[in-house]
Amino acid sequence: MKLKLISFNLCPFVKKAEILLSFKEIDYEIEFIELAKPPEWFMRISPLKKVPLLLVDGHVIFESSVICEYIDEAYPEQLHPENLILRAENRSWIEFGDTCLWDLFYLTIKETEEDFYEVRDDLLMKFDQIERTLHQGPYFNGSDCSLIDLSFVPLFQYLDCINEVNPVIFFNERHSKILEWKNHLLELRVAKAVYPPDLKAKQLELIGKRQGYLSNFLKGRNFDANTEKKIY
Ligand SMILES: N[C@@H](CCC(=O)N[C@@H](CS)C(=O)NCC(=O)O)C(=O)O
Repeated sequence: MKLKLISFNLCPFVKKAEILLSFKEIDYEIEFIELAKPPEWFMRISPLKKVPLLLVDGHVIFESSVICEYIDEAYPEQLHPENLILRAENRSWIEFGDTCLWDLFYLTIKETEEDFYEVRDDLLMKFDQIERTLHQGPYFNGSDCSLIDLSFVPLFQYLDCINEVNPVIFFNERHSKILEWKNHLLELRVAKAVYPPDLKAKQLELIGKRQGYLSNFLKGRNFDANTEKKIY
């Protein structure tokens, strides 16, 4: 089977698929596109005009979670829990994690302090809910690494990146179980493999270019003001 991942280099949703492909040591091609100027062929084949896409022998799979489910089912060892209800719960929390990723994105584009803190507080309440679902680590389901763990790596990487800028968006004491889970995941070989050392600087540069409230804390860098706001 020939796999090709269509990517934008700073997209955390693409990273969900990349991490899984890398974890399962699956051969695949990757093609990067510029979301600010998407090529015509991409606009033709991408139903939602978004990355990631996974091309499988000419079939187009879209939506990062669906792509991950496909990869998990098609290539052993399967990473979702066997138990049906547990598996469904894991899927639910993966969806929930995606909404947190969107909150992180909104944090980077909100223009006023008030709007920024409204999203930040909403995100913290979502973290309260995740905190309550975590029991014994080091992984979400306990001792084994599951699809949900790999799906949360991009969220945690982006969280750490944004949290480096003031104001703080994560409180270690309030979310101590998430902290342990996050730190464990970000130390995984596969997490390090898909995040080149210069990626964080590029993410911060993009956040600076968005000219939101958060950009004020990144002043002093040489940013171009004309970046699209809707993309990662
Ligand atoms: N729900 C989608 C979200 C993907 C998404 O929003 N990708 C962004 C880049 S990170 C994108 O392609 N944006 C282009 C646009 O909105 O025009 C998924 O999980 O795959």
